[in-house]
Amino acid sequence: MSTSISLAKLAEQVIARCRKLATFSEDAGGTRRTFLSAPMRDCHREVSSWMKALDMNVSIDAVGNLHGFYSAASPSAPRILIGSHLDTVPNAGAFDGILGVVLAIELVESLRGLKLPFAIEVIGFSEEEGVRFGVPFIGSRALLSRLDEELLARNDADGISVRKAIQDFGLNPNELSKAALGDDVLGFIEFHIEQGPVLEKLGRPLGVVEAIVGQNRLEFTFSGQANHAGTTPMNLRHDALAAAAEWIVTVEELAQRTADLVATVGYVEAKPGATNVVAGEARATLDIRHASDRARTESLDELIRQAESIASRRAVSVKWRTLLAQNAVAMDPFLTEQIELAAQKAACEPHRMASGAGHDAMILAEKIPAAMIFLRTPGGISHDPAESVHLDDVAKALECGQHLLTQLAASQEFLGRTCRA
Ligand code: HGY
Ligand code: MN
Ligand code: MN
Repeated sequence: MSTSISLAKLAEQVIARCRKLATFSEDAGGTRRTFLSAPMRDCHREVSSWMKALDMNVSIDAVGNLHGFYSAASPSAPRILIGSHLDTVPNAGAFDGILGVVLAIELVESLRGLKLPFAIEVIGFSEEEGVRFGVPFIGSRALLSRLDEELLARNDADGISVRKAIQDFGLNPNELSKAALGDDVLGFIEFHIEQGPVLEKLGRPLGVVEAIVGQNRLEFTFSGQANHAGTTPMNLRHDALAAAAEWIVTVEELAQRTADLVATVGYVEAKPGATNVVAGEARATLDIRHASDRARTESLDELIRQAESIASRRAVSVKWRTLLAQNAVAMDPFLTEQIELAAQKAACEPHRMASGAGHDAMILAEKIPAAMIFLRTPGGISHDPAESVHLDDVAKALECGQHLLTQLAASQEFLGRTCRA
């Protein structure tokens, strides 16, 4: 395996490759690469070339997940999955998701052709953020056969359905079942930036995730009466946007007074959306998260009650639809322990922590043991072009990954696991 000097070189390559992929974007002035968008094809081409250079067998499944297969010492050996997502939010940074795919490829490169008692399948999920269709984790859910007809029929802002987007990308939605996990998968490891301030505050390069908080994503629609902004007296208005605005303030107030709850209204749309028209309709999204499922669902119920009470007081109506209801997920204790040990061998005392961000690991954990390694996020900034990583931390993550592979390759407990996919 690689020496520390070449680990630094590999780390430089990881960062350079992440920044290269960030140039594949739907927007000229920033990084936006959504589910099965045209730049995702460029991304696949570039990542595939890196995989093929390592003699990995490259394939794309029916939902656009990119797979690179690095064979084991024996053809009948089980496999582990290592990866993350290749899609981004609008005006994204270069490392959210992508780092986990590129780092996995470099980890394979660092083996220098060494074959292990398990194969390594590097996976780049096609959709995790939920930007194009409002529903996240489409890529990883396909591995659990959780893409139902309702989801496939969802339309994007241009009226294109998930099913049509798959076809337009040149894939066959009737082959989605082939994307399902086989029964030879020992586990899933995801390297990811922390996307928050914790590791930087602690001065730790690496974290190990014990659990991923649960989250709900909903869309609320307030409907009132559009009217003339100049002639409609204030006491005769049924202003949908004013109702949504009052509710948005209650969302923030509830989250501020509820320990460890985060609640966000990230998107608002008013119709007809003209300066001189009282809004007849206002759509607002809600993203609410907590480590405790009970606290999260009780808080959500309270916000629904608040929306109904504000709407009735203002004589407007409100309806809502759920885009995601995901319980908190614990990571696999054995793999988490192994990561902690591997990080210590890389002279890093990893911080055990929960993840406030959702990740593909929380989907795969329903079927196979899953675990995550966090890298420190300078300034705690993510979902923004200022997102970054430290070169030394990437080298540490690679070194930790090497120790992890060595440990798992020597672990009868791990190799003897019956795969439950
Ligand atoms: O929003 C999230 O939790 C992550 O960035 N997908
Ligand atoms: Mn993200
Ligand atoms: Mn991510």
